[in-house]
Amino acid sequence: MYAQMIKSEATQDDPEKLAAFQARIDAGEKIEPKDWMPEGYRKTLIRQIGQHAHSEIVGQLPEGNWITRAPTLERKAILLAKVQDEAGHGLYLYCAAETLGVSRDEITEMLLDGRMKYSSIFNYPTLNWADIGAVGWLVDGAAIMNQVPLQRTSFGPYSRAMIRICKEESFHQRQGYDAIRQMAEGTPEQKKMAQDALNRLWYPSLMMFGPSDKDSVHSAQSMAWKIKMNTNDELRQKFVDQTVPQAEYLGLTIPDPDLKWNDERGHYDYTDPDWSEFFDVIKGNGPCNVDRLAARNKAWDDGAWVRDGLLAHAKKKAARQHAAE
Ligand code: FAQ
Repeated sequence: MYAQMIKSEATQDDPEKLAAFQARIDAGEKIEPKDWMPEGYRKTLIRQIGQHAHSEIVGQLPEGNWITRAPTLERKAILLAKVQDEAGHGLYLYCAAETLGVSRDEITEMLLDGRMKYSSIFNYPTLNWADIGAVGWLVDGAAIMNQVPLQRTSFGPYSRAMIRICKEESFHQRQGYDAIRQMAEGTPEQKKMAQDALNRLWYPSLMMFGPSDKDSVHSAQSMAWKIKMNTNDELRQKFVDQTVPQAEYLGLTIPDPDLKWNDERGHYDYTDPDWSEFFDVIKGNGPCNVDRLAARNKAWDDGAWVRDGLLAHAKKKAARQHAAE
């Protein structure tokens, strides 16, 4: 329905303007906030950037849960820095969305009342320390696979935010791989925990790339506008091809008995996730959806006095300045 809405809004626009806009995109020019843009382009960006920002913020919850229980001081410092980085990523992205004429408060409220989504992956729990390594390795690994091409996305503020975010995401993936490597090379019990984390997080990580191309509602238009640079299945395949040798190096087994290298295609053949589970999770029925939204709502409510105080201070300052002029 959203796609239809976008399409009809786009056709309502002046055809000459639309053609000139598309020509700029095709020529690889960046679109900046004050430039003319079709309403559908603006709305698609708000949806994608907003969803991405919310994912960074909600994504702090499963890892933040382990900061106090990290096994060493060094691991604690690393995890703390990583989780803080995710908050920063959320802020860069909210700022990019704001340049499109939507306030951070507005899109936050849309997350809190369920009108906007965040990544499906954060509706799965982190049960033990091995999961923290697996999140860095797989979840940040999948996030980078998606985000590196987005550095070339057509909207300037989004593209520039992604350049900064990708630098930090590489460190996130490396620290996760290092943590899971230590578990995989540890005692038999630790290796078992690493394997169990991979077993539970493999398919949810594949789901991060979105539904298969035949079910993706937005891909065609988003790729024409260079809001997305690749299809969901293209990125998923790249992720599988990159991750299988990493698992082999760790001596861990990807939980997919049909996974095998296909010489003809030059890629691994793999089993798709259970798409009914994916759609169920994004509808709000994953293992942690209720907890995640409750935590965000509580943080929003608890912070109301800070927002009110800052606003009152800003208003008072403006009134004083006005009186002095
Ligand atoms: N989860 O037509 P498509 C991170 C929805 S960052 C939930 O294919 P699209 C860093 C989609 O919204 C992770 N919903 O959609 C980190 C649409 O529903 P709608 C976030 C999903 O937009 C690490 C419907 O399904 N990254 O993890 C998902 O063209 C560790 C149809 O799908 C980004 O957001 C999903 N996985 O493609 C932080 C990257 N997939 O909106 C902390 C930017 C699809 O019509 C700790 N986003 N849906 O109601 C994108 O590249 C795209 O938006 C996709 C989806 C690829 C996610």
